[in-house]
Amino acid sequence: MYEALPTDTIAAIATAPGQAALGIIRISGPAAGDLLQQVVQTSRHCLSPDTMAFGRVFDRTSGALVDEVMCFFRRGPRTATGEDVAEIHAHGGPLVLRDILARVCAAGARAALPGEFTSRAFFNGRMDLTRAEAVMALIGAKSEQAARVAARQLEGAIGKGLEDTYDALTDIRGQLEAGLDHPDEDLVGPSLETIALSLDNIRSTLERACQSFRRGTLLTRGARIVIAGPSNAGKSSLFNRLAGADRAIVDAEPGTTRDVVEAIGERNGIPLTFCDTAGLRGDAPRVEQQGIERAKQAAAAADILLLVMDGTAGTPPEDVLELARLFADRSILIANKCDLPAFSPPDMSPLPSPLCISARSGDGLVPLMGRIDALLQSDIMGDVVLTTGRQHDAVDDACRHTAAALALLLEKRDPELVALELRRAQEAFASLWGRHASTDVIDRIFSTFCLGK
Ligand SMILES: Nc1nc2c(ncn2[C@@H]2O[C@H](COP(=O)(O)OP(=O)(O)OP(=O)(O)O)[C@@H](O)[C@H]2O)c(=O)[nH]1
Ligand SMILES: [Mg+2]
Repeated sequence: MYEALPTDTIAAIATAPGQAALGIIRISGPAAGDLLQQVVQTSRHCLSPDTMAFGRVFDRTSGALVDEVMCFFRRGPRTATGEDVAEIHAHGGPLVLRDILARVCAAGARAALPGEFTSRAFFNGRMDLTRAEAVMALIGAKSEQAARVAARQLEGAIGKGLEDTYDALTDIRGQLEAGLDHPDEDLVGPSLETIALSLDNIRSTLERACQSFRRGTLLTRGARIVIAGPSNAGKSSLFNRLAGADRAIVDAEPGTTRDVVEAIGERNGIPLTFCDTAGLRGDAPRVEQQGIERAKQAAAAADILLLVMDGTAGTPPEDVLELARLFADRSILIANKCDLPAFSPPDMSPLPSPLCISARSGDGLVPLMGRIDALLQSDIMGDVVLTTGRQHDAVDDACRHTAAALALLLEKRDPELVALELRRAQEAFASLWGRHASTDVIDRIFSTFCLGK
């Protein structure tokens, strides 16, 4: 974005458009204090640090009062942007705010681009990229949970969680390169086993961080909970229960549901989409086969898969068992119809035994919601939660190169190759925080920000 650090002063309305009690104009850059004094007349010296001063904005030509305001000034670098920052707190009418902003610009400021305040904070070393992304996430948070995770990222949770891992990687690379630089000297370094063990630890930490991304996205875009299983197992009955409304047709005839039916819900602040699907069975007619195909696609895209089986029908069909094995980490196995005397939950070992419920009577639904909550919650409040695709890709890259380095090391390949992989891992890692990130990546991130941020 910048070839060199900016020298101009930017200004923008920092509050949301529309009528409000207050509206804030933010100014950042070397001329911030000067522009403030030009636009606002105060009785007290408005540049005294960290105090709010009362002032008035007048029209210079007519002398008419534009607004009564409070203003604030702080000299950099200990400010949000790292530069001198001024704020004018005016009344929150859109016309007044635009008028005052125009006066600040006429006095010499440039209208800020979207995200420009935050990008200046980044370039001035006031925050890394993950924190800049957290600012946006906090502003856009749709649930209390999402806001809490964003706030933790804002205080550098990703940094604190992964900085040690980055340092460990640096140490190992240093040890390997010392050996390469001085091959004739008898350097007493750690053994190959010790290095391999450390690399394996790093790899698994990075892998866990990557896994947290799936949960991280739950907070931002919500979770898809897909109900699948054999036909006539009671999927639509359970779906209607979870949706809290009679949405899908329930009938004793197998093959009732063909399309994917969706219903929107919410749980502990996490937006949920429940999906009912066609029952899986081998002898289905052509149209129903299409529904089964869609059901399998929906199951593959699920955040949580509820595999509902008929507890009176014996061992479930093979394609249901296959789904259970394939998506074991995000599936909940359910044996339905526990209200019937013929109920006998199928033995699914080595998979976990199914949860017994009755979609008809409502028995077992509370424990089921508990299991759903547990899947939604796990990792969310863990140490590291990656919430953007960019963060995930950076950590995933670092993880792959670490694994490659480990494999080369164990094969006793040329230490130079191992060191090269470690350097790539470090570079990927560094891009997580925006260290040496390319300008187009940084531009893309900040361009998604709102004006005045
Ligand atoms: N006794 C009892 N009957 C149930 C229960 N759940 C569903 N049923 C009955 O089982 C039959 C099938 O229910 P659905 O909910 O339509 O089953 P489904 O899995 O959606 O069926 P398809 O869409 O055809 O695959 C209906 O007659 C329901 O009334 C239950 O918990 N107990
Ligand atoms: Mg159905």
